[in-house]
Amino acid sequence: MRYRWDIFCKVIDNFGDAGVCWRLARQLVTDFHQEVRLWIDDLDTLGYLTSRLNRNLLYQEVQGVTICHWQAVQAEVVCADIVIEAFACDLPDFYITAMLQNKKQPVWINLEYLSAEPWVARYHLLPSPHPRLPLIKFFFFPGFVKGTGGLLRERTLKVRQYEFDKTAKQAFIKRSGLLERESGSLWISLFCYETAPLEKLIHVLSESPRSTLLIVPEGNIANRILVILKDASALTAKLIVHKRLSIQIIPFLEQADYDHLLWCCDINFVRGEDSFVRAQWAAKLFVWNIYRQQERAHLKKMDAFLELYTASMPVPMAIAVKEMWSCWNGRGELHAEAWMNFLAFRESLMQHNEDWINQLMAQEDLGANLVQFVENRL
Ligand code: TRH
Repeated sequence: MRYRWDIFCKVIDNFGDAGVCWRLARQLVTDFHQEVRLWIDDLDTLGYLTSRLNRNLLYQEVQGVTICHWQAVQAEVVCADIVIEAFACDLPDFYITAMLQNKKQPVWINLEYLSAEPWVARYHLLPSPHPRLPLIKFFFFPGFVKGTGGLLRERTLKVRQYEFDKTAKQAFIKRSGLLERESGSLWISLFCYETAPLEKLIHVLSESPRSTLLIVPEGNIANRILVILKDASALTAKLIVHKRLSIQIIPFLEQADYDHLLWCCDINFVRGEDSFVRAQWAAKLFVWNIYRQQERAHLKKMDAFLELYTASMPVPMAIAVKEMWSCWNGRGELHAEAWMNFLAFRESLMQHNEDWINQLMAQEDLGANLVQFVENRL
């Protein structure tokens, strides 16, 4: 059944809010043939994820999704059948009014941040009556286990990965201006927060026995690297060489192309929520830089994920993964041994990740769970 969906997204301070909402909107259109409007308050950020967006238009259609700026047409808005309030962004008043005026109450869903913490399954799909108005909101928690909303995974993912063969890989490398791959060199993508111990990572990689290419998107991390390595030999403005480490700075990629980078690399340093999930689907080694929270709450979230992810690992491998992730997230100092121990498990970690993905794919994806939930209520 084709329903009308309104997704509301407020961009906090990075790309992930827009990244998750854009990916969800595209999947609802492509996989479920739904009619989707994405209301977003920051077209600039969305414009990084898809170059087809015109950042100056308050109202446009891009890849089957109607994109409206929050300041866009408000007066005669009719609410949709389903309203997704992403990350508790608070719906604008004009829309609450439209919901109240509607004959039939829409299914109102609060899409929460992704967490592996055990309490998530207990809160998933709980109803929350509005304190003053005759409206009910449902909490929808993404997750890694049964009883949660699952993970964003579009139907074409596996096919796209299969079709990303040698020719497609070469074409991607060429169009993104990446160096030709040196035999034996390790390719690492780096996407992290400013809190990550970048200097330590650069030191460890430049002293490593393996030659490494670190691929970094333009932005504050790349700028920090240029300062850290100001005395290194910069072959071009975007290519720096320091001992065994070469660093290539590339433009921020469209969301679809970012997957291609993850699939080309041997190890992916990712952050936040959406790139964290995409690195898991990429099945390569990955290190997560979690979004820092007060009172070290982020470490609890990281440990909850590590509990699930390492549960079936041999103990030495689990220790190496936990040690590397802890050092990368400010618990302990990043040192060569942590990196070398992590790298030593590369082959078996690749196998483990295949098993991990199969475990995740055994569950319904987030889009399917959402559609299922609303169909039962409309
Ligand atoms: O940008 P983020 O740090 O966003 C974070 C998270 O959403 C987090 O949950 C939230 O609390 C915080 O913002 C406020 O990381 P994330 O989630 O990985 O989103 C990045 C998006 O950018 C993701 O969709 C991948 C995409 N991306 C590209 O499209 N091209 C690129 O070159 C890169 C590096 C990322």
